[in-house]
Amino acid sequence: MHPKSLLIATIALLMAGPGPAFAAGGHGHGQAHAHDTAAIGRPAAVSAARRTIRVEMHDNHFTPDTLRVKAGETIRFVVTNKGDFLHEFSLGTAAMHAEHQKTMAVMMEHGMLTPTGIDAERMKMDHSAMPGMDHGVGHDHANGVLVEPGKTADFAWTFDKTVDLEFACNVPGHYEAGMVGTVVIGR
Ligand SMILES: [Cu+2]
Repeated sequence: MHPKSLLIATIALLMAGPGPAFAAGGHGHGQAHAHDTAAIGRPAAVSAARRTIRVEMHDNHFTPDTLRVKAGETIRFVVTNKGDFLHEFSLGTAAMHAEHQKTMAVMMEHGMLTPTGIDAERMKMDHSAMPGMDHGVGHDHANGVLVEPGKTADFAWTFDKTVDLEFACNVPGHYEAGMVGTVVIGR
């Protein structure tokens, strides 16, 4: 598998956990994804972006720590990990990040993620029995990337509306340590 597609597939898996609106009831495979992230926009093809924003990951902060976009704008994010540890760049509200952190903690417990990398073999396992992990790899709705030390990854996102949006790393402990920034959505 191409390294980049692993990253995209990985983050798609990470984001597949049920959002707050779905936590109470079972939801069929594939139906909840759009709702989980629709409030903050939608994924886009990298080729559709007219502007690129570059972000560096460090242990444990982002540079820059504020990003400015416009509602309706499609941005290609190019994210480089300059640190010694695995980091994530994920777009979401504070509530979405809080939910996502639970999933990331489970992935770390199961060894799919380590402090410094992604275990590709464990990522291929059947995760259906793990809480918050009821969807498989390969969904094409990434709102972020996981980047190993020394690597660079990219993805594109279309910002639909003005919401209180953050970009964050939800690897256990990193958000609390300061790996969070603000996305200012203008008109
Ligand atoms: Cu991090």
